[in-house]
Amino acid sequence: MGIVNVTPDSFSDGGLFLDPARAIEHGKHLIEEGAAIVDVGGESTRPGAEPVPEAEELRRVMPVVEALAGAGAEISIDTTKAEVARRALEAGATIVNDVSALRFDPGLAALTAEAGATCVLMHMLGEPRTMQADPRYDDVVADVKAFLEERLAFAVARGIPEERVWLDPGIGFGKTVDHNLELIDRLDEIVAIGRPVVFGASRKTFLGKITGRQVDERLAGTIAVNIIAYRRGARVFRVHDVAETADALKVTAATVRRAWTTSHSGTAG
Ligand code: HH2
Repeated sequence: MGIVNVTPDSFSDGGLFLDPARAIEHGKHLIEEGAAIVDVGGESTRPGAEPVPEAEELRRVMPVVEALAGAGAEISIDTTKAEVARRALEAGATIVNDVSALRFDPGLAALTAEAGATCVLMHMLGEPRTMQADPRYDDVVADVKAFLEERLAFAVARGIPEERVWLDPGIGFGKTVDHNLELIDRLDEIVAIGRPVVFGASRKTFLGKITGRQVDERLAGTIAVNIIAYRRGARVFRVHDVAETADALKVTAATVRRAWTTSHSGTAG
């Protein structure tokens, strides 16, 4: 899943793709690099970000969704707003990526159900404006898992078939460095819920805190955690750098497949 942020203020690429023509060009480039999904967003969710009015969000994302739908990848709309999702789905998007996990807009669940869209439910502690203010958990993995199970049940109760729900632990959304690392190391416990797990750690702050690297220098750190997430069972990887991550994951997958074949073939391989 390649990221196209049509925003002036996203933490890593804010302002780069606010011009629709540049956003469309970037989306096509990510598809050429191997993205199966392009995630288009018009509202930054970085810590402290202010909400964007619906009309402005529509103005940002719609030309991009319209141009990229049918260009070789599925389009995911990264929004918490039902009206933005509705317009994007009409224009050819097939996935609703909601970082609020259907908590912010009461109309989003019914809309997603009716459209037959896939829905990404992500864990976040509270809301972007306040989520990084001293986040605390009893047990971060157990708490995130319980939240996602509850949100999955909510989605199903609103008519979204379980088969159309993907789950995301929300790396960086109300989490300390330690919380993020524990979630990555124990990601198999989230995978055990039984739905595909989306993993979004690309260039995030905790990688900078560990490596001392600026946001545009975090590719190696991003690849490291994506490989671990793959080994723990995640299967959708939301990243800015598609070509490099895809290569790393292809090699990881081939290694895992080989190990499986060897251990099931009855020979020493
Ligand atoms: N992270 C961001 C935005 N949307 N969606 C999912 N499912 N998972 C994530 O981890 C996730 C997400 C934040 O990253 P980015 O889009 O690069 O920045 P910003 O929110 O500042 O636009």
